[in-house]
This record gives sequence, structure tokens and C-alpha cells, in this order.
Amino acid sequence: MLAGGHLAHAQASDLAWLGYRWVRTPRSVPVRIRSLGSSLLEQTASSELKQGISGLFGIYDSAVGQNVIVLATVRELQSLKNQQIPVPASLGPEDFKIYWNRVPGAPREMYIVGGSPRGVLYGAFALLRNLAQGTDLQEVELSGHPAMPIRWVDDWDNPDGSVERGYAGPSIFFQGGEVRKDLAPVSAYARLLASVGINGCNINNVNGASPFLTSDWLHGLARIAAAFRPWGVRLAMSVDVASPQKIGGMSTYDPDNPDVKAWWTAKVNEIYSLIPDFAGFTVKADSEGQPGPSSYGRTPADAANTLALALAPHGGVVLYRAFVYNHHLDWRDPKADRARAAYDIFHPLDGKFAPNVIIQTKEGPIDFQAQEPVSPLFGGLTKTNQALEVEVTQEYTGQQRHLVYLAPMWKGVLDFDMRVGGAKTPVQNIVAGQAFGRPLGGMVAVSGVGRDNWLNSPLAMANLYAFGRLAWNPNLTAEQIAQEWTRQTISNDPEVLRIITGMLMQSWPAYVNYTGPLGMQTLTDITGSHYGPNIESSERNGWGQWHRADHLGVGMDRTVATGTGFVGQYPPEVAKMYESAATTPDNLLLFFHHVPYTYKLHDGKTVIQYIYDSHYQGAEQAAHLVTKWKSLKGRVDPALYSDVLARLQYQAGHAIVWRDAIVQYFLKLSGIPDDKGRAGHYPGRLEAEDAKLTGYRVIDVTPWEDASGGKAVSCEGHQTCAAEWTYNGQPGIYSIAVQYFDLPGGVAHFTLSVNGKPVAKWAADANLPSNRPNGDNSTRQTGYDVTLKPGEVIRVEGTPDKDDPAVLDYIEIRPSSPNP
Ligand code: GCW
Repeated sequence: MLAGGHLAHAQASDLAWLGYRWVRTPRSVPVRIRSLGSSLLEQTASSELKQGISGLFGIYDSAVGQNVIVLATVRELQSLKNQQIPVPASLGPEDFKIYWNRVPGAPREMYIVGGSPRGVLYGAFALLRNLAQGTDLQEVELSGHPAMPIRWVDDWDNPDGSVERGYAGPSIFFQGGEVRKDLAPVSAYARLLASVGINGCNINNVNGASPFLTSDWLHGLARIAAAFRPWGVRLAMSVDVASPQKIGGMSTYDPDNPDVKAWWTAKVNEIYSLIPDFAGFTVKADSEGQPGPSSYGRTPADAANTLALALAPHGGVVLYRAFVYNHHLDWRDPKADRARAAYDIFHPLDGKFAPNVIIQTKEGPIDFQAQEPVSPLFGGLTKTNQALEVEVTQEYTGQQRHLVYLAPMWKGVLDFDMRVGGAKTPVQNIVAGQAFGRPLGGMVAVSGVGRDNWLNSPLAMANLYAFGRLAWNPNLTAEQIAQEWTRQTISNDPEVLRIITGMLMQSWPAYVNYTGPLGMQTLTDITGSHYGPNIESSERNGWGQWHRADHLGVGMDRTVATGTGFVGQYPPEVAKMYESAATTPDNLLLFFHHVPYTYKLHDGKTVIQYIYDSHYQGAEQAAHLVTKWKSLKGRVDPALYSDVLARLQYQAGHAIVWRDAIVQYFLKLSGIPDDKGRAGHYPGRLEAEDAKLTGYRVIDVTPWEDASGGKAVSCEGHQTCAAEWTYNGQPGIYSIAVQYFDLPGGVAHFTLSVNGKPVAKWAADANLPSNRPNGDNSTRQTGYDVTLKPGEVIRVEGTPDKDDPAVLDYIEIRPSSPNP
């Protein structure tokens, strides 16, 4: 049993939450599974149950008992016409009910009944989910009904196998301009998706989508659809509205041109001849360089409806993205505001979209920032189907190198009350369709999976899991979902559960704290990596991610009275709250208002002091994640333990990079000191530029805030360089952190030594963005328990490799903390 348990464990990262690790010896597990139907999905449900039960309980067919699990649709059960078998009243096609037959004298049978085979499959997964969490089978009584019909993931994969905003290696779908031969990972992905009720998957990037509509590609996509099919995941694709011209050889793609319409109809018919259960199209148009209907003076409704018309006879849908904005805005214009774009463009079109069109809107009005208000468009389309788009792939939230559990953020959006017409209107009711009686709506997550263990980082998988669970039931809490995921993926041990759930729940607030709090967005390099700090990259360009920080104040005035008027796009009660700084919640203050640094938040703290405090707090929270994880040593799988530990240690170091960049930037800009004396003072820090240098040359780092004091040293044209400092503090035991830049163009090596005795040696072999030294790749390595005496020489030696010149920022000597 133990050996089996370990084996399952070692694979847990690939199998994610479906590892079915052994839970306990069951007393009365049903050991036979009988399926009344033979549909593809019922077959899947049945084999998944067998696999799950044998994994969880270690037995499946050894001790045949009386207990039987019966899988059936309502109709199949009815057709038995057996008085002894209770049949549930009608169920929706995706619904299920699970119950024991308690009719006296009836055989001991459990039923998993679906409204259709799909409901049976979701029921089977729900049962396994509960069993894996330790629920006693005898007690199980479950029912399920999805809150919204559209529950999709979007993958932004390109024909060459790269993945836009993916952080987990190459595509599972494509390679070298065609569909991959080996689609086993695609089936495994569909299984994960189905297990949390995701019923659609769009497989290609919304940018540059035109090649996928060629006949060759469509044949390839049909293979992917076939791999999805046993799991009830329907294939969808992104299309370029200019396809009639780009691949159809036409002179126009005007959506109102009859020949263009005929082209789309023929193309859609071809798709359905190959993929009969094709789900539909996703469209990005007139946005970030993608062509769109505006070229012909047409609206998004014209474009969406042309596609919708072609899809309607087959039951397909169009997810038209509201992410349409002008990225050449005039930054000098105080009235210009990217946040306004979606509402300005789509609100006037409300009611003009065909019934099978769904407007897909990102959660916030800008772009997946660490913190944004909810997009006002959700309240601005009452006659249109709507879907909420979120990102599982952590584009602006740490790119899976940082632990950031996003369910609390998504919950904030789903639960946000728009007060449409002065009545309770949470966003979840809008996208689930009941608020305005729109039948087709839902949630879509940009997923970003790749061949490196889905999302590369094991704990990041909690986001994929949480997305599916919330789309199924937005009333679950983020914490409940974190617990479910932890129990299934890592352990049912209550202490492990408590620690990991706590870590997940604290991770997003921590990330907001050390990146861009008070609604300042992410403060990252918005024109490049979207990863490390780069505060001014948002400013003085047309992209409109402005925070307007100057020497007097910070924030974007979006009020109706004096600003861009964006606030006026919210329904009156919400607009009233955001119009005044006094009633705007602190966490969004700078999104809506430009205030002086001395402006007082609700608790009396000034904005500048909050900027300092939150960054110190955020970095401490990140360090705390390491401590918490360490308390799990010996309680979780050892491979998982060391993998996650290394990631969290990296994150804690990078949180310091973030903290220092933002704190020193705002200290310089505002000229206002930190009440607590921390900003600009770094106990124990010795700069590389102040060291005795051999070979190393001093360089300016850009942006300046990404290096301590704006400078670093770089080893160019030498085999090895060195920086030396003479220690002049108290004798004692210390940790020595070395801050360096780990560039992707080579693997530099570093050695830290004291008086000639090596303390640590390491290779700068991480895979980080940007080929210049900056906050994307600034990295920390720490040597622990180092004995230091005054007069001793601390030396860091850097050996460059190819395009990585072993750039060094500083060392920091701190009293040793126990148990590194
Ligand atoms: O956040 C931005 C990303 C782009 C993406 C775009 C979008 C697919 O940086 O990579 O393009 O959003 O959502 O369309």
C-alpha cells in the first residue's frame, strides 16, 4: 500500500489533483460499476471511477461485494421501469444526482444519474472529488448543476508551438507549424478540465489566428477535437476577422459584404463536417494591431453577427472580446483613458448582438493587473450575453515563479455588486445569465498550459482548479476551493491543509503589497516582460496603463467632475462611491484619484507611508511563505517539498527586488522620508560598485530603481572577475545574501568566499526574462551560518558565460536566522 501510495505521489504534479492517492481502508466500497448506457462519456465516467476507486482505496476488483455503483442518465433509468429504483425528477443536461437506493429490500446500489451522459461524467468526477477528500462513501449524497453554460479555457498557442503569455514551456497542441503527433497530453489536459466541469477549450492565440482556418489546419484541429471528445470538452478556436482576405483570397473582409458572409458560412460548414461538436469562435478585433470591422466603418456587432449567422445552424457561438482599445492614446491628454474603451465601444451596441454572441470582458477595465476595479461593462450590457475573462496564466501576477492564488481576486469580481437599476446585481448573476435573463453566459480563463507540467509550478495548478470550480459554482469560497485542491493534490493531513490553505490565501494580498498596491496596477515593465518592476514604463506612451506619478502625487483622476469621466460608466450607486476619494476603498484609491503623497487613507496613514509599509510588509509576507512551507518538511512528498521550497525562496528574494525598486523610486520622486526609517537604508548592505573590483566594471542599470543605488558591476572581456569587501562589523554568525542578475543568454557562475574559504557556489541558470540586467532577472542567493570577524575579506567571484556577464548588485550581511 505504501509503495503504491508513493508511486502515485511522485507523479502527482502531472496528474495534478487527479492523482487519486490512497486515502484509507474502506469498509464498504462498492466494487462493481455498472453503466446503463454505452455513450462515449458514460464509458469515460465508468473507467475514471474504476481508476479512481482503485487508487483511493487500493481495491477495485479484489473483494467483490454487494455494493454497486450504477451510472445512468435519467432516461436510461426510467427505461428500466423498476419500481424499486428511485428516479430523480428531470435534470438539466449537465446536472447530476448521486444517491444510495434506500428503498427497503432494494439491492444496495448507488446511482450516479445525469441529465445526459455529460451529467453522468460530471457526477463521476464529483464523487471522486469527495472521496479523495475523505468523505465516507456511505454518507455521499450529492447533486450538481453548473451556474453558467460557458465554462471555457482559452489557450493562446501559436502554430510554431510557442504560447503567448505561457510560462510552462512549449505548446501541447502545436509544433513546427502543425498539430503535434503525440496528443496524449491533450487527452490528459481534457481530463483535468472535465474533472472541474470545464466544457470548452479554445486552442489558439487570439493574435495571428488566420492560418488555422486553412483546410490543412482544420484537419489537424479535428484530431485535437477527437482527443477532447471523451471528456466532453468541445473544441473552439480563435479567428481573425480578416481571414476571408488573408487566407480566402478575397479583396475584402467587410463583414457586411455578402461574399464575405458566404465565405464564412462555407468555412463554418467545412469545420462542422470535420468537427461536428465544434463549440465556436473567439474573436479579438480592432485591438493591439489585429484587424477589425472598423476598417470598413463597421461595428463589433456587425463582425460578431456575421460569424454568428454562420455558426447558428450548428449550435456554435461567438465569444467576441471586449478588449478593444486604442494603444496610441495621447498621454498628454488628461481626458484620455484606456479604461473607458470597452464601455464606450460596446455599451452603445447593447441589444444589437445575435443571440449566439457572447461579449467576453476581462475582469478589470485595463488588463489583468494585480488589482483593478471590476469592469463597468458588466453593468452596461443588459441585453447581451456576457462572459467574464480571467487569467490562470500569471501574466502580470508573477508568471508562476511567484505563488499567487487568484481565486480571492476572482471571487471579488464575481461577488461585486454592480447595483444595476439600484438593485442587487452581483457580477456572477450577470455572467450566469439570471440578472438580465440572458441565457448564454459564463466564464473563460486564459490558461497558458504547456509541456512543462501544465503550468510549470505545482502550486499554480490551484488556479486552474479554482477557475473550473468557480465557473461551476461561484458561491464556493476561495478558501473552500483551496482546501479541496490541497486535499486532493497534496494531503488530507489537517496540519498540511491548514498551512497550505493559509499560504494560498495570503499569496495574492502579499503580491499586491510588494508590486502595486492602492490600485496602482502592477508597476511592471508593461511594454516588455510584464514581470519585474519598471515604474515609468507605464508612462509617456500610448498604451494607457498610466498611474501618473510625479513629484507631488500619484494616481489617475478618473472622476466625472475633474477627470476622465470613467467613473460615470458605473451604475449610479457605484459611480457615487468611486467619484469621491473619501468613499473609494483604499485598495482602489489610486485607480480613481490623483492625490498628493500626503493624502490620508481611511486609517489616517499617508499614501507615501502606505507605499513604504505595504512593500516592506509584502516582502515579509513572501519570506513568511518560505517559513510556513518549511514547517511541512517530512509531511509532504519530498520531491514536491524541495521543488516548492526553491520556488518560494526565489520569490522571497524577488519580492525584495520589488520592494526596493518601488520604495527607492517613490522616495526619490516624493522626497518624503519613511517614518520608520527603512526606505533608502539597508542594514548590512554593501554595494558592488563600492567594492574592490578586479575585472568588474561599474554599470548603470535601467531602469535605475531595479538595482540597489541604480548601479551594478559587470564582467566583460575577462574570464573571471571579483568584488571584495573588508568586513568591519561585530564578530558573529551571519547570513550573506548575494544579489546578482541572472541573464538568460548563458550560465554564469558565482562563488562567495570569506578569507579564501568558499561559502557558496552556484550557477546562474534560471530561466528569467530580459537580456539586460534589470528587475526581471535580479536574483538573490544566500549563504547561511557564516562566521565573520572584523578584517576578514568577503569575496564574490563571477565567471561570465556567453551573454551572461555575471552582473553583481550587492551583498547583504544579516545576523543569522536559525534553521535556514
Ligand atoms: O495582456 C495582453 C497581453 C497580450 C494579449 C492581450 C489580449 C493575446 O499582453 O499578449 O494578446 O492582452 O488579451 O488580447
